[in-house]
Amino acid sequence: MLTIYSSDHHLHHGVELKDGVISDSFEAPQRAETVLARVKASGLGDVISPRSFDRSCYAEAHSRRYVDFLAGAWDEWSATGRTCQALPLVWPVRSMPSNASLPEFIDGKLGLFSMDAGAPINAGTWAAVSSSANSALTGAEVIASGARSAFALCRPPGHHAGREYMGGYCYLNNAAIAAQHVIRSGAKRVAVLDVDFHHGNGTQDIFYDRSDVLFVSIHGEPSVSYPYFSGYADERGIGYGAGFNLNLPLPKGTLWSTYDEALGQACSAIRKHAPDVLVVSLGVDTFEHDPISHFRLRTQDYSRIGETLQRLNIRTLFVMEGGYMVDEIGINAVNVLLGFDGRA
Ligand code: SS9
Ligand code: ZN
Repeated sequence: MLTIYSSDHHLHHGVELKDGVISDSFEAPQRAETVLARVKASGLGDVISPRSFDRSCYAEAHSRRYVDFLAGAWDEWSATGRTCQALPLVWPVRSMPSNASLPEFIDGKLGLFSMDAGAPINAGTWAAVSSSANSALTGAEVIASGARSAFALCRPPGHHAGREYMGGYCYLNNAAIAAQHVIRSGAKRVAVLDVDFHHGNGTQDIFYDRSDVLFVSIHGEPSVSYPYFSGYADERGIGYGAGFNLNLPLPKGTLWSTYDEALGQACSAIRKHAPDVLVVSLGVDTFEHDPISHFRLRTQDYSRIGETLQRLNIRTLFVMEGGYMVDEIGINAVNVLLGFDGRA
């Protein structure tokens, strides 16, 4: 299978506020490097660069004012004389009277357009983020032109980014942008399956009222796992989208047997939807040694995920999301792809 990758991701390396101190983010450039190295070593297939796309392609899944904010945020921030990374520190929570108004000053905009302080912005962030989305869009075109599968090796990840907010290392929702591009190219129905440890709150947000895009997510129970405020089983979609959102939360410590059952349920829902294309938000932070997550999947389990998805017999675009045990994410992510290709 073809891999789409841009080295522009190196332009973004964020900081992270963790346990009261600011340090290097877990979401580091080395993540994409180890996955790329493994793609090459395994002989998965050719690696190509993404082509460029107009900003309006991102605004298919996000609001235009949010995309414009992301593109200009660093300039607005640095114009205030600050050279450190930009982080939001105030948010428009539920009962604030003007919680939807657009502030003029950058510090206010950062709060309006974010869900947490987990998506820092520096000078290279937009270049990295837009190239990451371009990889997903190029992958969507590869699939739309008839390929059985493709792998968009995106970094930064995207699944926490909603229609109008960033957070959790995510800025543009690469998987949602790709899914929407497939619909624009003429597909009637698409399914997005999110296997990252964390609930894909952003993708859910973007497609929550839509019946053409089914969203299915298997993730850590939100009562004890990030992002805490989304991902419960009773979130089923709204309006036309009612019944087209399926959350399968699982307890901390989940092993393969329980995971496999949930994956079976996810596959049944996807079969019933009968999509023209499947987009997989491929996070491998479900790994037993992941430093920030709480499932206990082992290296060999990832091939099984790939084999199971292959049996759906649907053209499939894999989009890289999380996974923070840097030494192992290459092996685990590529195991899914090799399993899919029947080469595990
Ligand atoms: C909890 C911080 C959670 C966000 C994790 C985002 C994962 C993206 N101390 N950090 S896949
Ligand atoms: Zn994650």
